[in-house]
Amino acid sequence: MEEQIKNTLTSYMHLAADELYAKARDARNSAWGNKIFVYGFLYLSTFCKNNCAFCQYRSSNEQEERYRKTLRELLEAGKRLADDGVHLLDLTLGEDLYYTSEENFSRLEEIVSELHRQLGLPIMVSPGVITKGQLQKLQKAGANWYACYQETHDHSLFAKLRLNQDFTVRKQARLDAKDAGLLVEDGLLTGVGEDNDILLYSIEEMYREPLAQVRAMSYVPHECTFPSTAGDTLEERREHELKAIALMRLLMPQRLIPASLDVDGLEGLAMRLNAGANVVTSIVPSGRGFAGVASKELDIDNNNRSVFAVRKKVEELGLQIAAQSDYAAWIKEQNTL
Ligand code: MD0
Ligand code: SF4
Repeated sequence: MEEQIKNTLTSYMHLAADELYAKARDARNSAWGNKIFVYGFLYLSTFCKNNCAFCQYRSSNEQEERYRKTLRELLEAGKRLADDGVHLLDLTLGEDLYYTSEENFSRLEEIVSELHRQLGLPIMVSPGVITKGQLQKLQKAGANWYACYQETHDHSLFAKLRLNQDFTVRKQARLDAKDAGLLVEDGLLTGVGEDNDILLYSIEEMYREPLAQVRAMSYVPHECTFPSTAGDTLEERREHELKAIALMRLLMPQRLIPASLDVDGLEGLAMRLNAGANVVTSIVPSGRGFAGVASKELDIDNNNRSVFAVRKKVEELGLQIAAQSDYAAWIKEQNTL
C-alpha cells in the first residue's frame, strides 16, 4: 500500500505539468462538480511568541506593528463577509500568549461563540498549537474546524522553518482536534528548499492523517525572513505549490483543497484553480486594517480579495461559487460520518 502511493505520486510527478493539472481538474470536477467554496479570513491578532524563519510576524521582527482586534471589530468585519456570501470564517491568530493564557482563553471562546451565533456561519480557528482542553472548549463554543500547518513532514526541514518548535507536538494538536470533534486542515509551505522526495513524502503523510482539508502555499520572502531560493518567473517560483495542489487532488479527491489569495492575490487565482483547488481562501474585508499572513496588504484595500472579484474570476473559468447552504450541508454530512 505504502509503496503503491509512492509509485502513483511519482508517476504523476513525471507527467508534463499541463497534463497533470488537466487530470487534477477532472478529479475535482468528478468529486465536486463545478462548485467552489469561498472562505473569509480574519487575522484577529498578529502577536506571536514563535520565530518561524519564513514569517514576517516572527517574534524577532521588532519592526512589525502588531494589532489585536476587538470583538466589535470582528463582528463588523465578519458581517460584511457573511453578507458578501462567504461559506466560512477563518479566525486566525499568531501564537498570542494573551489569548492562550488561562485567564484570557475565555475571550477567544467568546469571539468564536459570538461570531458563530450572530452570523450563523461555520467557523475555522487557526490559533497555532493549543492544548486538548482548549481545542475542546473552542469546539463547544461553535468552531467546526481547526487548521494547523506542519509546513513540511520532513523533520530536518521542519526544524529550519519552525525554529525551536516541536514537530510531534504540532502533529499531535491536529489529532487532538480531530478527537475533539473538529474537522482538521494541514498545510505545506513550498519553495523553501524541499526536494521532490520531501514534497511527495509530505503529501503521503497528509494522506495518512485524518484531514478534511489539505493545502500548499508558496513561501513569500520578506526583508526579515530568510532569502528565497526559488526561480525567476512566477510560474517557476510556484511550481511546487501547483504540483502539490494537483497531486493532493489526485490522491485525495474528496478533500477540500484551497487556492489561497494570500500568496499572489487575485492574479494567482486561476492557476491554482486550474491545478485542481476547490476552495478560495483569504478573502479579507477592505478598509478595516485586517492583514494577510503571507502577504500582508496585497490586494486587500483595492477590493481584489472580495467575493465580488473572486466570483468574476471563478466564472471566467466555467466554475461557480456554491450557495452558503451547500457548504453548510457538506459540514453537516461530515459530522454524521
Ligand atoms: C490563507 N492566510 O488562507 C490564510 C491562512 C490559516 N487557516 C489560513 C494561512 O491563505
Ligand atoms: Fe507565528 Fe504563525 Fe508566523 Fe510562525 S507562521 S511566526 S506561528 S504567526
